[in-house]
Parts: sequence; structure tokens; C-alpha cells
Amino acid sequence: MLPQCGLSTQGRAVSVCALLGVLLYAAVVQAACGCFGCLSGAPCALRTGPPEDDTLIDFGGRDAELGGGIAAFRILNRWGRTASHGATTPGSPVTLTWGFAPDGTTLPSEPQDDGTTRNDPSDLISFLDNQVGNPASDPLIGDLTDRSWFPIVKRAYDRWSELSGITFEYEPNDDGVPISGSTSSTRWGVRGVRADMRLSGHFIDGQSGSNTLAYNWFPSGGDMVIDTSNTSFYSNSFADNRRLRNVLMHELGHGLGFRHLESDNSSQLMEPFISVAFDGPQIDDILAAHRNYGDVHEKNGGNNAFATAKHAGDFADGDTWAIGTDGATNVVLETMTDFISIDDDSDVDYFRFTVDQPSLVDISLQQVGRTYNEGPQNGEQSPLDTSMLSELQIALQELTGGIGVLTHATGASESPTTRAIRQIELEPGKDYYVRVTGTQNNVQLYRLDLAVTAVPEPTTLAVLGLAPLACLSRRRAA
Ligand SMILES: [Ca+2]
Ligand SMILES: [Ca+2]
Ligand SMILES: [Ca+2]
Ligand SMILES: [Ca+2]
Ligand SMILES: [Zn+2]
Ligand SMILES: [Zn+2]
Repeated sequence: MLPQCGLSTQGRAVSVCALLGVLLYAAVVQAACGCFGCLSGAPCALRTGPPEDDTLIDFGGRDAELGGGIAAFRILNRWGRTASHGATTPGSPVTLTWGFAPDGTTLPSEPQDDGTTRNDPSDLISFLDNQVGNPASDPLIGDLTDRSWFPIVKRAYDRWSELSGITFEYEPNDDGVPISGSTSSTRWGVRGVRADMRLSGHFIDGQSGSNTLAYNWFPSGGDMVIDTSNTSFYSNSFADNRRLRNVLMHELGHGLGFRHLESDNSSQLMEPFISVAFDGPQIDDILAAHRNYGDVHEKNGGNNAFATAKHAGDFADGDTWAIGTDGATNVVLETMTDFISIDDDSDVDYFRFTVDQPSLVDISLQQVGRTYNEGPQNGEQSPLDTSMLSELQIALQELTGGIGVLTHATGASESPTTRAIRQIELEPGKDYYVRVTGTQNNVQLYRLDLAVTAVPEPTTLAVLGLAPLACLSRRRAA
């Protein structure tokens, strides 16, 4: 009976169904929270976990370039020019290459607690061979992509790629020039010569007490130095080598332009201390990536115009469709990929669909996100409501003769975070477009739902008119 209740627009039946929705949502949150506890082997509490959680990942990236910065999500700067293209604007996708500096590459000197410095050349590849891979069975010469550890490392880059407008590509070549920060002319990647973001490693500060695991230069340096003396940490294969992968993904975050944040009531990847209670970028991290490089749908020509609208579907009676279904999650699991946003006040997201017969469409747009405390490292934290970062708008449009726009309807506000267009009659043989835009110059995750029903025949209408009454009477009887 739920679908019939959904068609009713007033009365108790709807409010009962709405309450059911809330209960279902709560159940989902509980389930995610339970998984979170299982994964960390700890109760459902934040900031708990194995002793390694005391290990500082780094001091927040190295050698910040002077730059405007974007006042949200601790974004320092972003990649403009890369090995693959010229400068792009905030919110635009980028292609970045990554690769390995050969062992023996000169790295920066590392100050030690006793006042001395160490200046070891890179030994990352032999470190990965011996501590992460299977030295007994791996071919320890030749192409690095054949090593058993290669997919573990690659997975860190691929995860950022599938969550945002960033496209990471492996660059197999490296000319071995010293890794020296974000001012040298060799910081730039060059196709066929070296990657935009090079991986290296050597002794930084050992592995006892609170110590550094790795560091990474902000754009446009982007290179990483891993502490290869942290052998017990990195050789731990728990959860598909999550320690190594979370450090890589955290450092990549600096390499994408993100500084540390701290949150005393949520867990985010860009916090300064390592946690293995979650896997990869969390909501604040995803928001930062979208703000800087757009969501995944901005790639390959994007969705800012009718011509490149994302095809939602060709709908028949009873069809429903949704996008952005993971945005409301409490903990981002590695299996989740469905995050979409408006990344500023110029981003436009278009979706195209058709109907196969005269139909009624319901479109609802929900700003998704939760509230958590956040602030700069060692700074004051305050609550951030990520469902209210920008007020989003929707419109249902139609192209007439490929030029003009016929706007059928704009969204009506149903709650502070929801806009909807309901019961609009559409015809077959036309392309319809849903347009999503943002009012504020900020990033906002959203979920968009479409539901299509055939225009009821007169006889069907009569039956539907009675349905809510039948539903109510049954409920009273129960
Ligand atoms: Ca570089
Ligand atoms: Ca260390
Ligand atoms: Ca977008
Ligand atoms: Ca867009
Ligand atoms: Zn019902
Ligand atoms: Zn860091």
C-alpha cells in the first residue's frame, strides 16, 4: 500500500509513511555505524583504535606556495598547469600523473632530534619490495607494475579519481632529478619524463613514539616522501594494507592542495593523526576535492550544458532513478562512489531523460550532509552543517528545436534542504532536462530523485481516488 499512500498529498497516511522513511534512514545510519565499529575492532566511538593512531602522519604538507587559497575545507591551493594540460579554474577537473622516483634519487635532508641531519637517497622501491610485496615471488627487476605491491599503491590514486574530478594516470618514466620541493623548475611533471606527483622515500625520523610517517608538497610540487624506517607500520597488511593506503591517500590530499583539519566529533582523512578506523577520503575530504576539482561527473566534458547532460534514463511507468545516494552517509566506506555536488555558484549539472508515454514526473533535490565540528590544526573548532553550504535550485527544462529553453517548472521548497517539482505532465518523444544550480559560492553535496508514472486512465483515477481511504481504514482497524 505504500505507493498508493505516496500518491496522496494530505492526511495521516502520508505522515505515517514519512515517519517510516525517517526510521529507515536511522536504521541505515546505525548499520553504517556498526560496520565502523567492526572495522576498527573497537566500540562505535570516534578517535579510538590501535596504538598506531597516535602516529602523526606529517606536519601538514611542505613548502606551501603563496597562493590565494579558497576559504573552505582548508584548501590552500590547487593544480593549475599539469603535465597533461594548461591552467584550469577552481572546480574544474584535472589530470595528474603519478610515478616513482628511482631508488638513489636525491631527497631533502631530514633534521633529527639530536640536532644532526640525515640525507639518505630514496629507497622506496626496495622498501616496498621487501616490506609490502612478496620478495620471494615478485620479479624484483623490470616493470614496477608487475610487483605485488603495485595495485595497493595504485588503489590510493584510483580512489581519489573515482570520488572527484581528478583523473590520476600512472607515468612509468622518471628521470631521477632530485626531489626538492615546490619551487624548483623540475617540480613540474612532463609526459614521458617524470610524473606530476612523484613517490619517494627514505629515513625521516624512525618509528618510535609520535613520529612522522610521510610528507608531501602542496601544488605544484606534489611529490611525496615516505618514511621507510616505519617498517612495522607499513608492513601491516590489515584491511588490504589500509595503513599504507590511508597514508598515501592523506598525503595525496596535501598534494591536491588540502591542509589539515581537526574534528573532535568526526573522523576525516585530512586530520593530522593516522586512523585505520575508516578507509580513505571521508565527507570533509570529498567536499574539499569537489570544491577544488569538481565531482566525478565534471570529467570528460562535464555536464554543464544541454549537449553534455548526463543521461538519467528513458523512463516507463513506475520507474525511479536517483543519483548522489551515498552523500548522506556517516562513514564513507570504500565501496561508496555515488557522490555529486554543485561546486560553486557557476557549476551547472544537467540530467537528460525521456518518457515512453504521457507521464507524470516527480523530481526532488535534497542537499545532503551532516553537522560536525571542524577547525584548523590546533585551532578553534566550530560546527559545520554540510547540508546547508549552498542553497541549491532545480528546474525542469526542454529544448525546443535545439535552441531555446522551455522551462516547465522550478522547484518549490519543501524543507530547508529539499526542493521538489511534482506531478508535471510530460510527453513521449521529447528530451527533458533537470538543471541543478547553486546560490552560494560554495560546494554542496546533493541527492536527486526522479519518479515517473504513466498518466492514469480515467478508470484508474477513480480507483486511486479511493485508495487513500482504504489505506486509512485498514490502519485504524489494525
Ligand atoms: Ca612534482
Ligand atoms: Ca617515522
Ligand atoms: Ca557538479
Ligand atoms: Ca557541472
Ligand atoms: Zn499505505
Ligand atoms: Zn598531513
